[in-house]
This record gives sequence, structure tokens and C-alpha cells, in this order.
Amino acid sequence: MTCPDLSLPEQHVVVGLGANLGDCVATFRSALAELDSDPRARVLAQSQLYDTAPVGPPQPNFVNAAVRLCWDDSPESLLEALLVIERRHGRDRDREQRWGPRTLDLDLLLFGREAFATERLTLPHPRLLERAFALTPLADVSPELDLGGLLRGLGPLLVGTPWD
Ligand code: A4P
Ligand code: MG
Repeated sequence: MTCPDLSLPEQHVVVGLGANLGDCVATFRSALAELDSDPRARVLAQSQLYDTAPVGPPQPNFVNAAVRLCWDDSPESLLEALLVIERRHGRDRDREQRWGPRTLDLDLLLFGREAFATERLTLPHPRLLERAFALTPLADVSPELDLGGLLRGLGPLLVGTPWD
């Protein structure tokens, strides 16, 4: 597999994990083993686990984490792989409310410098910068990342014009 240059934080691929139903830690362990067994993937770093207050409707606290990986294929193919792993771990989008409880949420937070929005995939993750539960584990696995630079790189995706 061709791995990105790991000394370059701008090439980091980072997946955020969240769960608040069932045995969340066991689910994370199983989901990561599954991801790592994909021939296109190699998990390089794992964050600590965080116990976080829920954002959204009242519900149990979440466990959140993040992993940095090497992915030898497109961002879209990684999203597809994540959705398959979510489904295998009990995720059923037809029966859940927005931002409600879930057995496993795998969000593609960053894919190197990719910055685009299609119907299926937005990179970086559209709510990354407003979610402490995603940013804190991200900082564990990519401490060298320049979030200010990331934000500037989003230029075309940012909405609105300066107020003068
Ligand atoms: N999609 C587009 N871009 C992406 C991307 N970069 N990564 C699309 C992942 N998916 C992306 O996702 C809906 C669709 O978004 C996907 O099918 C994909 O095509 P979803 O996982 O069903 O939506 P969601 O998880 O309910 O919402 P979203 O937008 O991921 O928001 P959050 O922020 O993840 O909200 N509180 C705490 N403490 N911890 C949490 O982890 N999570 C949520 C979920 C709410 N409150 C939480 C937590
Ligand atoms: Mg999600």
C-alpha cells in the first residue's frame, strides 16, 4: 500500500467515532478491527476515549474517540466502508432521530487537504469545527494539525461575506 508522508499533517486521514447505545467500548474495538482488516486501510493512531455530554436531544452521554489512518483509495470509498461497518454494528438510520442515540457513528473528519461538498460527502466534516467531542480526539491523533490553516483552506466552502 502507498501511505501518505506521515510527517505531513495535511495528509492525515481521520475518522471520528461516537456511540451511546450498548457496550460502546466493545463496539469501537470491533469496528476498528474491522476497519484495520480492510486491505486499503492501516490504523496508525488512536485517541483516548472521552465521556462526553450529548449534543442534541436529551440522551445518555456518548463515548467519543478518533483514529488516524492510511487509506489507499478515494474518500468516497472510505465513507462507503465506514457506512458498512456502522450497519454491521447495529446502526439503523431508518429508526433513529437526528443527533439521537446510536450504537456507532463513524464520521470522516478529514481526508488530507480535501475540501469539497457533494450530496454524499462533505470534507472536512461539516460540523467538525463546532464539535468539541470531535476536535478533542482529533487533537490526540493529529497534534501537529493547524486548524487555522485548515479553516483557511476551506475558503470555497465557507458561507457569507464579511460584515462591514
Ligand atoms: N456525510 C457527508 N459528509 C460526511 C462525512 N464527512 N462523514 C453524509 C460522514 N458522513 C458524511 O450521516 C448522514 C450522512 O452524512 C451520511 O450518510 C453521509 O452520506 P449520519 O451519520 O446519518 O448523520 P448524523 O451522524 O446523525 O449527523 P452528523 O451530521 O454526522 O452529525 P454529528 O455531529 O456526528 O451528530 N454528542 C456527543 N457528545 N457525541 C457525539 O458523537 N454525535 C451526534 C451526531 C450528536 N450528538 C453527539 C454526538
Ligand atoms: Mg455521522
